[in-house]
Amino acid sequence: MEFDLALLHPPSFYDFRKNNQFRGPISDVVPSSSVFDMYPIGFTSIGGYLERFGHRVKIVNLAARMVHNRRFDVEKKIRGLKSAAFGISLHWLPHAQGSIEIAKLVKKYHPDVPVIFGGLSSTYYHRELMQHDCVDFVMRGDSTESAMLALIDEIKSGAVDFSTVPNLTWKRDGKVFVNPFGPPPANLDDIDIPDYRYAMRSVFQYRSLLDALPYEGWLSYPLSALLTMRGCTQDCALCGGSRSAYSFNCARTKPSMRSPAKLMQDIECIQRFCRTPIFVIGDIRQGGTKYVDELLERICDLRPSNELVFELFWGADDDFFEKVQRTVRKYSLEITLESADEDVRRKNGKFPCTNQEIVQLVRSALDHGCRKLDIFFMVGLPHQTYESAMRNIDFCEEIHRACDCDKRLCYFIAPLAPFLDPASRAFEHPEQFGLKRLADTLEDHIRHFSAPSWEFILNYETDLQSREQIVKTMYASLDKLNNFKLQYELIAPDVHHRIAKEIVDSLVYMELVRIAVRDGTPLEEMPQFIESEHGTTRTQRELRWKVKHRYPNLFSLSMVGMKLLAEEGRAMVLRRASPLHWTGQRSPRSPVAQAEAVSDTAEER
Ligand code: B12
Repeated sequence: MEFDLALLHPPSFYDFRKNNQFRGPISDVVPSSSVFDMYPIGFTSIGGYLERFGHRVKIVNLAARMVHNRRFDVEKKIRGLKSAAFGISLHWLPHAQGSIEIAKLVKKYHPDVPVIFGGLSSTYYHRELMQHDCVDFVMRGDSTESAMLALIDEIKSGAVDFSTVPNLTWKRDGKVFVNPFGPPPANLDDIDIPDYRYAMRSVFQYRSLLDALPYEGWLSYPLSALLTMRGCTQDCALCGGSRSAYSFNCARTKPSMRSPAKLMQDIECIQRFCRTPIFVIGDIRQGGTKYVDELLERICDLRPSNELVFELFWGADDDFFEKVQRTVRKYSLEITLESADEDVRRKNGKFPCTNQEIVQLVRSALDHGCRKLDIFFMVGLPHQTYESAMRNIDFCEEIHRACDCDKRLCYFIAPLAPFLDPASRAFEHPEQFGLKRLADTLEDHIRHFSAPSWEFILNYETDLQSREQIVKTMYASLDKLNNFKLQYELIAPDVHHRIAKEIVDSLVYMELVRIAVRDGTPLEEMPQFIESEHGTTRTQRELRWKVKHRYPNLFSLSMVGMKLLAEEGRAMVLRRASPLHWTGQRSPRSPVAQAEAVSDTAEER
């Protein structure tokens, strides 16, 4: 089958299957592995949007397929794909090396087909990406659906001038052009983010279940997300998705919210194909009190069967939890405190509360029916000493005891890794935040992510800790947390034993790597870490919610499949009735797309 756009998600490091890279705990608190095999949810919104206008879009999660099957032949897969254009995600900077290597393979087998990069990191490094022969376009920004439609239309019509496509960086005869940003859509309801209908339909339509899976392992525990907004109201210093980072990188002046009505449509869709919890991304209170009230009332009316997992960015009182308890049948909470040190939190602009207020918040949530409450801490923060990091676990104990050792509480610690986020205030002004940045350019990050262990992958050190110290503090914290969890019967003795062993093995192995690096040993000749593939001490199971059934019954699933196929049938009839798309003419633009189209001529750089 021939596609108009094939969206490829690369592994972080190509080819992780052949090298002894020890990525350790860098992905311990996300559902994907350290190969970062989860594609950006925006892949589905681009796919759904373009298909609305008659294009065929296929997602291929190369990273997940490689994790799933060690013998999966990436080159054969790429060679066999027929598409008018290829899109490659460099959304997360850890994909710097993998994305370029995949782009080279695409060019090897399809030298005349344009390669488009996109995502937050591509946006940041758009000019540098243009220096690579394997990259033709960078689609910048956090909202690219309508600009991608314009670009694919132009590519299919054989255009050589792309100056009218908003957000685009492109090149011609060695010259690079940076088109201005179109205004980010104030209202996101014209787009489905994520577009689950597109994702499910494409599985049937293109017979590609494995290609389209969000990450390896998703089928055994299908998590879903409800994206409440693009952008953020908060300005945490370390976050590349903060208010100032979005403004600096994507020219976004304020967040765009998705309406409560639209979010209900998403929940309705999700609950038809899975029963596992739905992550509500972004603190809903960012939309203001009216927004929260409307959203919760609608949830109350809908009575979703899935549990909803809310994030909190700042303190909350009894009134808030009463409201949530009254309206949401099943809910859980996620709180990223980063540090138990109030001063460290304040300096990094994170969770502006006293520790006493945090304890009150946790108690109030548990008193108001919260079913699970995850609390996250970090190691490697600016202004954090070894002792300060260890106090995180003391604070876990303080919270735990203040809440009568409630078993609904779960505690996690992860390193600030692998990279400081580009565009974050900390990345842009490291010296103001007690940091030393060790990598600047994309090329530097490609080199960093090609290092033999996560210690050498890190792109920073702090005023108080070197990379070696960050690593040691991390494992010491994990060890203390492990003992705390055993003491309070939060984990079983065999789990405690496994984690304790992995910590010791990791420390020994990292010392070997340190010596090998000092001696200049090449990556291929590094000693192999035997015990576990990535040496991760991940406590993924604790991140999972207990559910009776992961999927609804078969009848309901088949109904969803049939409905989506019928929908596609109708769309095909419409396409035939309006043959414009098949003759290379422009797609009719939605009102939002029209508003976004910019008339300014490309700014030549
Ligand atoms: C939700 C989220 C997640 C979810 C993943 C959701 C998903 N599958 O996309 C989870 C929790 C799993 C996650 C994990 C990680 N995340 Co995260 N995440 C976020 C968060 C909170 C929101 C992202 C968002 O709003 N996306 C919506 C928009 C921006 O993106 P989108 O719709 O997916 O894509 C649009 C555009 O970006 C663009 N686009 C994206 N890719 C492509 C590709 C092409 C070809 C094109 C044309 C366009 C394009 O077009 C899309 C449609 O308009 C942000 C913080 C924030 N407030 O922004 C961090 C953020 C994006 N994550 C970040 C990081 C570092 C990570 C991790 C690496 C952390 C870690 N060490 O484990 C992992 C990576 C996991 C993986 N890939 O396997 C950083 C990225 C910084 C950077 N530039 O590298 C951010 C900015 C902040 C942070 N530190 O959390 N994350």
